[in-house]
Amino acid sequence: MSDAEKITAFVGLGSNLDQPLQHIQQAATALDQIPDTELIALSPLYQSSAIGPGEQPDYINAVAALTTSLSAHQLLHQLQSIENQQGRSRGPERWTARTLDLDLLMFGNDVINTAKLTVPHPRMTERNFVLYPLRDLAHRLNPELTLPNGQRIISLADQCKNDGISPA
Ligand code: A4P
Ligand code: MG
Repeated sequence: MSDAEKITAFVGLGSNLDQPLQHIQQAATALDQIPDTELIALSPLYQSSAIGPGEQPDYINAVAALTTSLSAHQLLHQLQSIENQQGRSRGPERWTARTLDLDLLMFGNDVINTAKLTVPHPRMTERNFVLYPLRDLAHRLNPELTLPNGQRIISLADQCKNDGISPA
């Protein structure tokens, strides 16, 4: 597949266990090693208060921009194997502390609703720890970056409150 046929995808990175900064850096390297995929840019890192049950350490969050000729489901599979390689454990409870979470935020202009994959990520428009690093990438790569429903990323981030987030 030529470069012209590659899709630009955005992946959210989060970690709040066992040296989160190192997990994020290691994951960025692993993203660049996915077959038929290149890491174009990694956003600045942010520290954010955990959304989830109980007392949890703060997260380190970032967003990566990739180009890929994989399908969205193939890319999700690769993201899950990187999570597993970095010691991710999965229990029945949602939003518990984790060494690494990789969410597929956007996949070109695609809208995907399958049992395994919802794109754009359904909670991304309400989360400053997603929108702020994504805005940083939009400023660098494409200020007109827009969700399939027409919402502009920079505008969404500008409207999103800065509760609990700071540069890492
Ligand atoms: N799945 C569906 N769509 C997607 C997608 N777009 N990207 C499915 C990735 N996965 C997707 O995910 C559960 C299932 O979601 C997967 O099997 C996949 O098929 P998971 O990573 O195993 O579980 P999870 O992350 O605990 O659940 P969930 O609901 O995806 O949580 P979120 O929304 O990812 O939230 N607080 C701060 N400050 N920073 C964070 O990064 N992250 C979370 C996780 C909670 N609180 C946080 C943060
Ligand atoms: Mg997740």
